[in-house]
Amino acid sequence: MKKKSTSQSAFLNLRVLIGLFVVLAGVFLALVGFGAFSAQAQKPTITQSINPLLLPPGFDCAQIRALGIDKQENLRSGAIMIFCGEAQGGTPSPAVAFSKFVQNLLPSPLAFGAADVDLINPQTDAGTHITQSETMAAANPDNPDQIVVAYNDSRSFPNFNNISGASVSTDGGTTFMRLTAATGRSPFDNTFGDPVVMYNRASGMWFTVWLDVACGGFGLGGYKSATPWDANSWSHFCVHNGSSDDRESGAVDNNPASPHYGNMYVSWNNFALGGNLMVRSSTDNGATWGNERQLADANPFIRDVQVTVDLTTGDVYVAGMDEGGGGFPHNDRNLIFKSTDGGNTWANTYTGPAFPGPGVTTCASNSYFACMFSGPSHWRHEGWGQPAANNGVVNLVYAQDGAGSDPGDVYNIRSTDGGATFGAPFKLNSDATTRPQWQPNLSAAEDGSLLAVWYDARESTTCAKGNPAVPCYRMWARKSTDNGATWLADMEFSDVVTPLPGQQDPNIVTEYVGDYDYSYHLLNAHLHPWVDGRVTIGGQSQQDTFFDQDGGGGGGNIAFGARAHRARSHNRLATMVSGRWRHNRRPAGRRRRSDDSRRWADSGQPWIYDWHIHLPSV
Ligand SMILES: [Ca+2]
Ligand SMILES: [Ca+2]
Ligand SMILES: [Ca+2]
Repeated sequence: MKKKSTSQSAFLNLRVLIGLFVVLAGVFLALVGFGAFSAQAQKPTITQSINPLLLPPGFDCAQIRALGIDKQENLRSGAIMIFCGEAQGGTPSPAVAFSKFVQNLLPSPLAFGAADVDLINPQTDAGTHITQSETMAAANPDNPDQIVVAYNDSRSFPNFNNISGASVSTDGGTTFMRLTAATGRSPFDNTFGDPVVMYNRASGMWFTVWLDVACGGFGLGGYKSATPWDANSWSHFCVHNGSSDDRESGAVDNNPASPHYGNMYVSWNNFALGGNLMVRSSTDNGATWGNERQLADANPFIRDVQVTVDLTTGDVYVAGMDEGGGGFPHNDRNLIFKSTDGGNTWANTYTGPAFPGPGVTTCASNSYFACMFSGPSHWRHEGWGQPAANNGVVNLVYAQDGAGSDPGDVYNIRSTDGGATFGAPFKLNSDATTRPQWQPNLSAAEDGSLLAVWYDARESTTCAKGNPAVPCYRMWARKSTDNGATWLADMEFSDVVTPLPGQQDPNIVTEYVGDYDYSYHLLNAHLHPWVDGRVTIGGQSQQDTFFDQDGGGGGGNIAFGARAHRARSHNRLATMVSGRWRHNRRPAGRRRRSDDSRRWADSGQPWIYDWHIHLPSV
């Protein structure tokens, strides 16, 4: 672990302290919880009052590692690290040559999905509290017009303890509105992000879950509503009264044929217990929560990755990750925990082999995490993905280190025996570059299809944090129509290659760009949010949450695809969009023929096309 000298820490403490006083002048809320912290001062101890929800008087910065704060992902732990001089907060990136992003850089043929939708609508942000990232989607299968995406949103922080937000669509995902209550903030006061959103079909109620200071000091709670588009309709509830919870996930059983229809599940890491992996459930459609179970203790530390419910059987799966002590390089292991009785009992059904975690460097501001970019280090990521389950088949996507200098590739593993054993990892990205792919997510739809989506920098050669003139990554995707047995070719999902968004918020760890995206399904459609940097504020690329879907609503966009190949040649994929053929990758050394865009000019035989048609779901 990185050690800072006392003098260095004191200097940084003073510097950040002054900054916090300026920002937090007059904001002194009641001290709640945080009882684990006490002054045991050997090293500098904070005696001035800062926002007590962030850092109570007497907090001893020397206890950060003993309390596991360096391992936590939530934004309060990040703010504590910043305050104690153990992490750097966000800052506008150095001035860049171009202040305007060229919107039409490297446009996509819309291979998957339709037009991208910016969830930050209306866009009213300015200054530095402009971060929206880390997403989860939910939808109403009985009214497919209704989709909610929850995410972290720093617009009101730290003046108010509210770093949580959501956007709601009532037109099937064509447009979204960011929720703003009469307070001018999101409806989720006193919560610290880590988004979970669920639609409970049995009760017709929408639930968000966040790290919640009103549930034991720093527990799990949130807000629920039957009319989520009404920002003033959300009412508060608690899932777990805790003092040091982190990195929760949630899932709901929306299958009326399931023996556990309506059950809801929330998993998390409880750092008051050292980081134990825990789960609670509700058997009354979210009215009350209990049945607390421990899935893994803190040694080794198992990160809560995500929880999911089998769409057919109602079995519940929690994916965890052993991060091998963190840092870079480090090894990861995937773990699966399962309940077949609605959350009453659980078993660790699978612990996978160690593999090298993704990344390119240790994050400069917190040596526990690996970062996907260097110069400066940016985008902390340990390989976390998402499980999906349908009819006893379990798929899990994740990222691992690539060959040589390649910072990451994305993989799927598949189990056909309910998560007991998994087959060989399947690499989802087929590019031949050494560019990073990372932070994948996976949705399972009712027709047995899967859609994996991930961050992918194969179309760029370099990335520059916050610089709107340097295109960096696009969301790429890969679809399976047979529950993960086989996969179509990987293709573009988002519409442009976005710059690498910076982190301008001084209260958020500078390498933070969101830790996950939890995608979901709507009948046969796949709903996928992500963080994108194409929208500039103050001439900087910054973090906005975006949304697109495949196979569902919005109409149009029938993709007429063909696998084009020649004997002994690598397969290429072409798609027809709006009556025009587009190859997704131009074969090296070949030019587009002027008379027929379906074919690439070369001296050999013509390409052969095997037709397939993607129809929108009805
Ligand atoms: Ca790669
Ligand atoms: Ca798109
Ligand atoms: Ca933003």
